Amino acid sequence: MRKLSDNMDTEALQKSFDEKIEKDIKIEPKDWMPVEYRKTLIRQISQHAHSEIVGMLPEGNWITRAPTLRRKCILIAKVQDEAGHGLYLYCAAETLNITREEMTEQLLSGKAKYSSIFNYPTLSWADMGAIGWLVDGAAIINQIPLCRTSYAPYARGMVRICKEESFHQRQGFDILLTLSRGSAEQKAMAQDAINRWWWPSLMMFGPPDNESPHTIQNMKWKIKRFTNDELRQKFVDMCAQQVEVLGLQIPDPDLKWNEERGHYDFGPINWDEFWNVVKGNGPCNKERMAARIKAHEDGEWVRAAALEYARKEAAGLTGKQSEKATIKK
Ligand code: BYC
Repeated sequence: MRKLSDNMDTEALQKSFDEKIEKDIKIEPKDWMPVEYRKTLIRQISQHAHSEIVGMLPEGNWITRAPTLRRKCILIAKVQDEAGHGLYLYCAAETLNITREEMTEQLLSGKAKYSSIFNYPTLSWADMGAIGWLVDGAAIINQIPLCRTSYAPYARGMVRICKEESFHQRQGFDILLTLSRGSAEQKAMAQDAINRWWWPSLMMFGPPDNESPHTIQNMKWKIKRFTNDELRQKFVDMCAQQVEVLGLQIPDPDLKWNEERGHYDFGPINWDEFWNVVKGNGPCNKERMAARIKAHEDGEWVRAAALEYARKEAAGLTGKQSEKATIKK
């Protein structure tokens, strides 16, 4: 009897959830949601958070070697922004009933994925330009629709993240523009960076739609608003025009405007390379994980000190309490 009424409750809850999705009403943390919806959101949001945190490494590599003080300040601010994005996203994922510790453990044990793009090396200063223009550009195209994703805390977090990403993209474009107007050597350096980052940036959007296991369901749940291939095409169309301002080239002989489709055609993507990187065999996977594990271990004393401070504060042993009492008097 009890089981029957439980089933009926679930049916009613599912119906109400489906209606909210249909009417574009956002799902809040305390609302009922299907187990699989919760699971896929935890996977996507935590993967997104890990990508922001691991994404600090390739750029952090150039902070000490930025060519001017101004460029150094901008790069430091950008890398700090990525840390902030990671934190908003971890908080959004925590509302789905997973702890920060569990997510960290999943990243460090290799169970959780992070974006393939951050497993490529940053070989020259021009790579800071290419990352800003292409990687942050791809991130914006992917993330603007996420401001309308169906899960409210993720959507709210994405609004601020997208504003900051727009600045990141502009600064990357500015680096490339400066180099492209510089000496022949600087221009060649900018072109070389675009050559290396172009194809991996296209892979950021995920596998082609016909090989993407999550797209159909995630579109139904309105977690995703566009498919991987639709967003990839938007990105190609945007870059094909912007590269002309730079006076540089996209390394794809098949890139061509297609009047009939109203889009640029582009050449085949090396999906074997993509899966190889996702599976842990990219040029920098091991280096990136080693850096995250070391940072986590080195941070042990900070976590221990923060916990001890919180314990003392709760017990009224930190002086903060007496400070408050003095102010009151
Ligand atoms: N790399 O069915 P699919 C940034 C996985 S941070 C690695 O299409 P979905 C920035 C996928 O997780 C940028 N793995 O999945 C930071 C799935 O895994 P499972 C990060 C990938 O979720 C610092 C499997 O492949 N952005 O911009 O429908 C500095 C099948 O894929 C990738 C986000 O995370 C990849 N590229 O769609 C500068 C955005 N692609 O099931 C910049 C949020 C796919 O085997 N995420 N996989 O575990 C999304 O929008 C979607 O999750 C994706 C994939 C479009 C990425």
